[in-house]
Amino acid sequence: MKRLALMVAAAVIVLGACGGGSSSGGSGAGGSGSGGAQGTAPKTVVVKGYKFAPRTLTVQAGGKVTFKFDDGQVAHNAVAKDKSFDTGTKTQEDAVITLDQVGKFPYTCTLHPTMKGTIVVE
Ligand SMILES: [Cu+2]
Repeated sequence: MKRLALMVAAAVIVLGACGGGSSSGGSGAGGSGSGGAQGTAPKTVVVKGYKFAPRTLTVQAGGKVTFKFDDGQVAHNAVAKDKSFDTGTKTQEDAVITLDQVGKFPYTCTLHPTMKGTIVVE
């Protein structure tokens, strides 16, 4: 009886020492906070190779979209079907538009009507 109690006590001490020993080391692997922050991220449509990329872009209402006209010497524009935005015709230039109205806005390059894209404002 007395002996058993001693053994239990010893076991508790050993366990306790063991647990207390690992108090350091909680660092690393914490918060790499990337991937969030949508809506504030810059939104860009690249105009290249007679294409808008990405073809469909979603932005928050009030957000800006930059059209990067980067198709060599070929001039393009981006004009909403409902005329809510119009970048004007550009070559090797950026155009920034602001989208305040929620909705779906298909647009095209009026110089090359096969070029089509859509901006979704939510
Ligand atoms: Cu074009």
